[in-house]
Amino acid sequence: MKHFTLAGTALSAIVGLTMQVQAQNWDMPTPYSDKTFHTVNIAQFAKDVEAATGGSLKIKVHSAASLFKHAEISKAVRGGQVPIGEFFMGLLANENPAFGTDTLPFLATNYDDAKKLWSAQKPAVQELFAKQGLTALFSVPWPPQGLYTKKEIKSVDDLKGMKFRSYNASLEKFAKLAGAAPTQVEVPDIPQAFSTGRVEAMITSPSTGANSKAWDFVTHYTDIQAWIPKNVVVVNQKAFRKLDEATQKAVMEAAAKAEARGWEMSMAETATKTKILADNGITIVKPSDELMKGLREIGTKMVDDWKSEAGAEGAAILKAYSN
Ligand code: PCA
Repeated sequence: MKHFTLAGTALSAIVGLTMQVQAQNWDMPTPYSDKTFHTVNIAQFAKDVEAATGGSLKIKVHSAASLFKHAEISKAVRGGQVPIGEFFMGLLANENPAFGTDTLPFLATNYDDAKKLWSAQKPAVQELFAKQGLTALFSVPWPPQGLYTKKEIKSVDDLKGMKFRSYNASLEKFAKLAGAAPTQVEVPDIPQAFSTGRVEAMITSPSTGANSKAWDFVTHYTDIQAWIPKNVVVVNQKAFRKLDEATQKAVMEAAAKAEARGWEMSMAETATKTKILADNGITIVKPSDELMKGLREIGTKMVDDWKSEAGAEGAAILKAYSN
């Protein structure tokens, strides 16, 4: 009996050793700061993976674009420079319209619809990622996007000529169609872009507004709830296949948990961060019918244009969404 136990101990020591030898460290670039709820969620994901694999896979999160610039992250995972990374999915809208479905104005403006849209969009997105040797592990939405300005906006006309901060091709088009002048600005550069006068208005979530201390440079937040865009976490398939089966399973399970948790966090953010905007003196405005009518007209045109660009693939997404 003693003999047997000793043998067992020796065996587990050897297993432990092999696991140590095989222990992997993954670097994970992400674009947003540590205090952003997406980053908080990803830090938890990394912890969950480490715990579930007994430390055989450790993911080190490099937040705030410290390892790669936001626009470089998808390419870095594609090229295998890093095995995993996070980015704003709509950044890839200029590669394929399917990636930008969730940045179309007024297509999905509440979380139930956003969830439906993600289910409808996911097969197309996974197919596109697969062609690049990637798999989407999970995707988490930002709160509904609202309008930040230095004065009250009563109609689309009031936006004419405004220097407008943009974050992807769809938002750029939206701003142009509203008669504004868009410029691409990454989140960490928002305060400076306002203080130097490069931009004077923006559309983003209450999260990004509050994290950027928008009260330092705007006075009004109009709750237009224009769309619910998402970040996505992708893994390089080759790197993933190098993991043993149990570790792959642990990653997939932690990813599913992160997606569910992230959606909950996003919903909670909407109210708490809107309150922070108000508490710091920003006037929260319910949009006028006239403004919404004008913005919706722009949205309709954008969805129509998108339909012709996205062809059969786009039609399949919209069909799945409306079912
Ligand atoms: N924040 C990010 C993307 C959408 C959002 O709410 C940004 O403003 O760039």
